[in-house]
Amino acid sequence: MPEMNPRWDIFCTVVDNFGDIGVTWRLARQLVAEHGLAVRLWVDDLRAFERLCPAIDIHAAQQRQENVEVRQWSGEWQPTAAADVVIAAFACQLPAAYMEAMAEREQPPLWMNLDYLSAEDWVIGCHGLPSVKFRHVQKFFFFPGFQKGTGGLLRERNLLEQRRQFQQRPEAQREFLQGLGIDRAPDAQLISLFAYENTGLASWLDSMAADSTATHLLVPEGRILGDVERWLGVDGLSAGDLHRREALTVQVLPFVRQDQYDLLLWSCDFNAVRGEDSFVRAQWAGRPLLWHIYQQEEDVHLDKLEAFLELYTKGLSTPAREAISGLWRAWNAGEKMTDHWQSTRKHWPELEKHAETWCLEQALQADLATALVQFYGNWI
Ligand code: TRH
Repeated sequence: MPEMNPRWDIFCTVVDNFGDIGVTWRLARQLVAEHGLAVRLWVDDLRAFERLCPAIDIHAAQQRQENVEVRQWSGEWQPTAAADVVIAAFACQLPAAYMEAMAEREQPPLWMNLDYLSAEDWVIGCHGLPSVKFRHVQKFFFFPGFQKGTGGLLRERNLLEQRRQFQQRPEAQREFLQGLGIDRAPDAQLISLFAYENTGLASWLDSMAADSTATHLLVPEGRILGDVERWLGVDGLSAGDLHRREALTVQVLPFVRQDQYDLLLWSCDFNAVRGEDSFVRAQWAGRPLLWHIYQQEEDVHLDKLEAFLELYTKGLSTPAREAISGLWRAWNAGEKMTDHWQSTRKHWPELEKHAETWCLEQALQADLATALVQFYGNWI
C-alpha cells in the first residue's frame, strides 16, 4: 500500500557554484510549502548552501529550515530508511547503503533523476522514461524544460503575482534597493550582472560608459569581479564599492539570500544571469535578459544555447531577434559586445514586451514541483 503522506528524499551534491543547491533547495521548499510533503534534503556541502540561506548551521548533521529537514550528506553514511520518493539531483550517485534500503522496502520507492535544464527537442522524448535499475528498483528520467511534454520549470505558486505587485510599487523597489545600499538615479537604467569570467565584458562596459543613457550596473560578489576590476583598473573590489566611468556606475553588491535575489531581478531593467536557476528566475522577472550558459566539454552547451534562442526568439521581428541572438552569442563566445549591445538597445521596447509575453507563456505549463507530484500520482 502506498503511504498516505509520502516522504520525499532529495539528494544534492554540490559540483560547483550554486546551481545544484539553488535548484534543490527551491524544489524542497516548494514541495513542503505547496504540497504539504515531508521532505529531507541531503546536501554534501553546506557552505555553498549557507550563501543562499544564511540561517544554515554548517556544522549541524540535521536541521530544519523553512520546514525542510536538511541533512548533512557526509562521507560516513548512517543507515536510514528510504523514502517513498527519491530524487537524485543532476545524476548524483546515491549512497550504496541507501540504495540497498530502497530495494529492501516492501513497496519500492519512486526513484527519479532530476536532470539539467535544456531547451533541446530530444528532452521531450526522454522525459519520464525509465533509466537504469538497481536490483528491482527502477529509476526514471525527469527533465525540466520549456515545452509541453517536459517537466516544466520551477515556479512558486504566487511568484508572478508577487512580482507584479512589487514591480507596480516603486517605493517597495526603492526600499529594497536602499537596503542594499543602492541609490538609483532616476534616469539610469538598472542592470544586474551575474556571470562567469568573460573576456567580452570590457567591450560591454565600454559601450555602457559611452552611451547617452546612464547605466547603473549592479554586480553581486562572484566570479566576474576580476574582469570588472581589470576594466576599472582597481584591485580587491568588494561589496559596497562604487565606481563611475562616464555614463556608467558600477556597484558591487553582497551575494544576497535566494529570495532577495528575485527582488533584485524584478527591480532591474535588464538582467545578466548564468547557469540554470538564475537563468529561470530572470525569465520569471519578465524583463529582457542575457544568459551566460555553463560551459561543457566539447562545446555541447552551444547546442543548448541555440535551442533556447530558437524557442525564445519566436514571435520577435527579424531585426530584434538578430540583435538579441547576436548579443547572447557574443557573450557566450567572450567576444566584443559593442555592436550587439547597440542593436539590442534599438529594439528595447519590443524586447521588453516580448520578455513579459514569454514569461506568461511559460507560466501556462505546470510548474516542476507540481509535475513531480503528478508523476508520482500517476506512478502509484
Ligand atoms: O551558480 P551557477 O553557475 O550554478 C550552476 C552550477 O555551476 C552547476 O554545477 C551547473 O550545472 C549549473 O549552473 C548549470 O548558476 P545558477 O544555476 O544560476 O545558480 C545560482 C544560484 O545562486 C541561484 O539559485 C540564485 C542564487 N543567488 C543568490 O541566492 N544570491 C545572489 O546574490 C546571486 C547572484 C545568486
